[in-house]
This record gives sequence, structure tokens and C-alpha cells, in this order.
Amino acid sequence: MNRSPLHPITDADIRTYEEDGVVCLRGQFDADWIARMLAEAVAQLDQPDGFRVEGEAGAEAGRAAALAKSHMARRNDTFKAFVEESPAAEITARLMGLDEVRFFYDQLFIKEPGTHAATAWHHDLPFWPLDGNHVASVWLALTPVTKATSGLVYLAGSHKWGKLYRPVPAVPREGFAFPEADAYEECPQFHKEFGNPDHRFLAWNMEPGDCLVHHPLTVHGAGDNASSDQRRVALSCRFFGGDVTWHGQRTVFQVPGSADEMFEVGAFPGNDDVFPVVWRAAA
Ligand SMILES: O=C(O)CCC(=O)C(=O)O
Repeated sequence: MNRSPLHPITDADIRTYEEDGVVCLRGQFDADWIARMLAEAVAQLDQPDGFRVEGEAGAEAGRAAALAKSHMARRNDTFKAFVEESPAAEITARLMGLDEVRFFYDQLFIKEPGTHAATAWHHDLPFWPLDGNHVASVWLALTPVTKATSGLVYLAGSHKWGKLYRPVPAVPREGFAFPEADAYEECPQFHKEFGNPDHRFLAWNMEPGDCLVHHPLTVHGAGDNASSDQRRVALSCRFFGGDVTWHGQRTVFQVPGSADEMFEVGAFPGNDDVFPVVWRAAA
């Protein structure tokens, strides 16, 4: 399994990340990583935790049809190894121009064939207790992904709009957003704007091992998995460093082991126990 990116992160990749707020990188993870993570991801369908859609046509008996689950790396050695030993952290550091990055959290998204579980348009920062630009998410395709199988669609440049949209969880819950974030404006239903020439929508057909890396304010969403036979599995890992500061909780989202009082608002949350450094440039 490769520790470093299989291909150099180019100046063109960095420019695309900065300008569009997202970049698609091909083939940076070897087949062993994909096989290992796909097996561990699919095994999560049999676990009772996470946010699940049950009883859809595509689900095997007794299994969730869609699963969204977070923080696996804090309790599962395979996901932990991916965070610490795969090239994911280095990829984000190079795109953000940082000498080191810390692990924020990991998240798994599975949608079985034929599952109605669109990912609503959103951007990530309003869900989190952080401020700053230097948080990047690596969304790694573990299966083939197209727009029809719920591939992500991004709005190029939306990370520069100066907007914060109200964070709405996949399964709406009373009290999810705290008053400050609840007052943010509603994120528009951008699929109704697909024909609008003022917007540049970005989507990719991806193979297992391709990844998307996005800025915390880049707006994105995904449709249902309309395929009759293709499962869609993606592992999203998030890393931060550089200009990030603690904002305080905007929603009930909390990284296990962290608490609001542990961090000073406006200061870098450099707690090695909760947010360990997982990649550092060679001296
Ligand atoms: O995979 C999905 O449907 C959602 C992914 C996402 O929103 C993210 O990784 O930030």
C-alpha cells in the first residue's frame, strides 16, 4: 500500500484547487488500499451505528440501503491506518501549501443500487466548530462513480462567495444547528440552476482510487443512486492546519474526545490527542 501519492501534485492541481475549490486527482491510491478499504467499508453495512436508510430496493436483506457514518478511524485499526499511512493527508497538505496537517475526522458514504438518498446541496464549514481556509476533504471513490450513481457535483468557485449556508443534516433532527448557524441563509436547490450560465457545475466519472479534494466552503451535492447494479462507496477524510482557528460549536457535531471548552476561540486547535499531526514535510 502506497504511503506517498503515486503521482506528484502539480502546480496545475494546486491552481485548480485554489480557483475552483475542488480538484479531481486520478489514481493516487493503489489497488491494495482500495481493496482493503472497500472490504472494511462494506462490512460497516452490517453494523448498527451511523445514519441509515433502510428497506430500499437495492439493500440486501437486513442491511442498510444507504449509510453515512463518521469517526471510524478513532475506533477501527483499518480506518486509522488509512488516515495515518495512506497518501490522503499528504495530498491535502500539498494542495493547501502546508508543511504539516492534522487529522480532523473521517466519514463513510455508501449508497446501494437504486437507493433514494440524495446528498442535499451544502458546504461543510457551517457544520463544524472551525474557521479558516486550510481544511481539505479527500473524497475517495472505492467503487466506480458517475453522476447517475450519486457522484458529487460541485459549484466551481463557490468557496469564494463569502457565504455560510445553514447546516442541515442528512436526517433532519430538532436542535441540530445552534442558533447562530440556524440563522444562516438556506442553501439554494442548485440542481434547479443546472441550465444557468452564471454557474459552472463540476462532476467527474471516477474509478476506484480516484479522489476529489475540496475546500470547506465549496458547495456540493449528489443525486440518488439510479443504477440498478452499481453500489457507490466513498470515504471522506478531512485534514487541517495553517490558518484554522476554533470557532466554537455551530451544530451538535463534535469530534469524539473533544469539547468546546478545550479550545480557545480564535486560536489554532493544535491539540495532539484529539487532532494529531498525521503528515509533516521532511526537514
Ligand atoms: O458522499 C456524499 O454523498 C457526501 C459527501 C460529502 O458531502 C463530503 O464528503 O463532504
